[in-house]
Amino acid sequence: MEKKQSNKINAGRILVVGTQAGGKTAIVTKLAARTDSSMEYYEDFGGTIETEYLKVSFDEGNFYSLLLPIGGQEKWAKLRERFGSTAEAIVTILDSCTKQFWMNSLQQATSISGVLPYNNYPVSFIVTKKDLNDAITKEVSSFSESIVEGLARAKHEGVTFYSRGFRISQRSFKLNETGEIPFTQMEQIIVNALEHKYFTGLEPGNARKGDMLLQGFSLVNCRIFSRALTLALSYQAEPGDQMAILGLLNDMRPTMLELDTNWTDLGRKYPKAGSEPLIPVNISTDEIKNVILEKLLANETDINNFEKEINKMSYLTGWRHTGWEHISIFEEDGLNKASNLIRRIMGAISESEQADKFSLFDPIEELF
Ligand SMILES: Nc1nc2c(ncn2[C@@H]2O[C@H](COP(=O)(O)OP(=O)(O)OP(=O)(O)O)[C@@H](O)[C@H]2O)c(=O)[nH]1
Ligand SMILES: [Mg+2]
Repeated sequence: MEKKQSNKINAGRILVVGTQAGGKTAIVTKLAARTDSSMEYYEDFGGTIETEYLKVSFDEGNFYSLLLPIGGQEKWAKLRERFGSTAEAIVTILDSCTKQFWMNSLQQATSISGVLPYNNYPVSFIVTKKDLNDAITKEVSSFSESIVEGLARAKHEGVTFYSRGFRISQRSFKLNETGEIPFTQMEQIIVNALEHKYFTGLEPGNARKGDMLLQGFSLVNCRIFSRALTLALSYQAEPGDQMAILGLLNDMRPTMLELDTNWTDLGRKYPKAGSEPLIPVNISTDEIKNVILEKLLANETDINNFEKEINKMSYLTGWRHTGWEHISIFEEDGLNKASNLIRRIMGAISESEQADKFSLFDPIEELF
C-alpha cells in the first residue's frame, strides 16, 4: 500500500533561554511528551550540556516546532549566540521563586539580539514554578525557622556536606568566630537546613533519590533557591558588579562547596564580581521571611514590570513581544497555557521580517 505523503509543517525553531535550573528542559520535555510518550523529564544535578532539540506538536500533529532549551549555565554563552543567528523566536524562562536572577535570564536573551536576522522578532517569556511560589509563600515561616535552626546547629556542630567529583566525598567545616559567614558557607548551611526539613531518605549526589516532603521542592530547586536567598541576605565589603555576580552564580547548579570550588577561583573568571559576600551570623527569622517574600518570590507586579522592560527595550532589540504566562509544569492548565503561547509565537514568526542586522550593542547596558 502506498504510504500517505506527510504534510506536516515545520514552523519554527525556537530558542529557550534563561538561567540554570529555571525549568527550560522540564517544560519543553513535558510539552514534547504530550505527543511522544517516549519523552520523560528526569531530575539531574548536571543540567543541560549544550542544548537539546525537542519537537512539540500542535493541531493534531499537523504543525510542529523545534524547541531548543540551551543550557542555562554561563559556560554556554557562546553557544547561545551561535544558535541565535538561526533561531526564529526566543522564549525566556524566568523562575518565579528566584526573581533576582531574572536580569540574568534577560541578559541571555539580549546577548542574542545583535545576531538576529529578523525585525519584529517574536519574543515571549514564561514564568515557571507557580506551584512552588504558592507553596513557599504558605510555608515561609517554617522555611525561616528551619534556616535559623540550621544556623544554630552549624555553630555548635559544624557543617557536613558531600562534594561530587568522580567519587562522592564527605567533607565538613566549622564556622569562624567573626560574626559573619562567607557566601559559600552560608549557601551550604541553607541547603542543609532545607534538606533536613523537607526531604527524607537522601542519597548524596543523586538528584532523583529521597522523598520530597514539600510538593514541587526538588533537590535542584532547593539549591537554586538557597543560592538566591544567600545572595539576598548578603552584603559585600567591596561591592561587585551585579551582572558579574549573577554570571558567577549562574555557572553551577550544585552549591559551590559541593563542586569543590570557591568564590576566589570563580572570581578569576568574573573579576568584576568583587569580594565574597558576607552574611551576619545572628540573622533573625523575620529578616529571612521578609527577604524571601520581597526579594525572591515573584508576584503579579514583578511580572508586569518585567513586561514593561521588554517592551521598553524593543526599539533597541527589534523584538516583538508576543505575551507571557505564569505556570506550573505539574498542572495540565499550565501546560495548555504554555502550548498556546508557543502556538501564538509560531503565528508571529510568519510575520517577522528578514533583515541585515549585525549590531554590537548591549541593550541592558544602554537601559540601566
Ligand atoms: N515546582 C516546580 N518545579 C519545576 C517547575 N519547572 C521546573 N521545575 C524544576 O526545576 C528544576 C530545574 O529544571 P530544568 O528544566 O532541568 O532546568 P533548566 O532550565 O533546563 O536548567 P539548565 O539545563 O541547567 O539550564 C528541576 O528540579 C525541575 O523539576 C515547575 O513548574 N514547578
Ligand atoms: Mg536544561
